[in-house]
Amino acid sequence: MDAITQALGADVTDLASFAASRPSVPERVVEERRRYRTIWISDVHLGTRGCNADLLIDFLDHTDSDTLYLVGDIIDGWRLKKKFYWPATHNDIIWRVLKRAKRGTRIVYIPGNHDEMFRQFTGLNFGGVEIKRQAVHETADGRRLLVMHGDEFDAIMLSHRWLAHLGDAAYNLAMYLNRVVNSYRRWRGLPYWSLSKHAKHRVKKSVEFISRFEEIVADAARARGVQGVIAGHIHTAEIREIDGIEYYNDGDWVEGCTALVEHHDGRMELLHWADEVNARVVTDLPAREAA
Ligand SMILES: [Mn+2]
Repeated sequence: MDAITQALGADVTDLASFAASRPSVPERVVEERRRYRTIWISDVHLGTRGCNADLLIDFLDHTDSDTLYLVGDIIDGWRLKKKFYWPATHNDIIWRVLKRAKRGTRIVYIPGNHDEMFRQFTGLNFGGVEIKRQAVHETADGRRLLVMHGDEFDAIMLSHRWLAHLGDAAYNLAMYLNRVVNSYRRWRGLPYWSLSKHAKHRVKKSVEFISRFEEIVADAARARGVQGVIAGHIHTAEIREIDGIEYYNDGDWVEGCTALVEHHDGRMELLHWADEVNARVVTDLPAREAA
């Protein structure tokens, strides 16, 4: 908590005055914000270099909703404790969230494992932000969806846990190393040795990890007697059905930069914000002459 208080330069109990301050990146005035009934985001990891703060700021400036769920790992307390990293843009995100609360958006914050220090405040309300351990969201058409971060199942997932962190970057690095190693081996007249085969095996394990997680989370929803579940934690955005249970994962703002939204009719959609921004840039640019 100290790190966060220090970062905000304010007393956390006085968030109203923080919301009244000015962000370093001014709020963009967009003609009309896209309005949704509900927005879910998670795994923002504020306080780390991995966080794509600029894209998230852009997302927050272009959208609005009646309810916003923050589904955990919003602030990375683990990293902040090790190394203090808090650029102004990270404050800007908190500022925007509090501003939304002030404007009347209902905000529900479900802390994850990286921001578990906020779990001690479960049941409290900070500047219009309700802190909860889990929630049941009712969609416009009456479906009930359990909302949870998802680290609740880490103990069951333990055997696969480390695999969750194997991402594309690691895979690409492995592919690169594979080329380097084998050009050396070729030069020395040694037979081909497949690092990629090894790496691919791990990627397969990673896929197994994800589907195992999805199944366990869906089971939890079934046990609660609800129609579906919304989680974060594994940084893998998804909408799918698992044995009659709707499974949703809102992804992350480290790699995927995704948000889950509910339209006013209850329809759910995953927004890939980098794609949205790229499409916008292409439309905004004047047509180039063919070379
Ligand atoms: Mn997590």
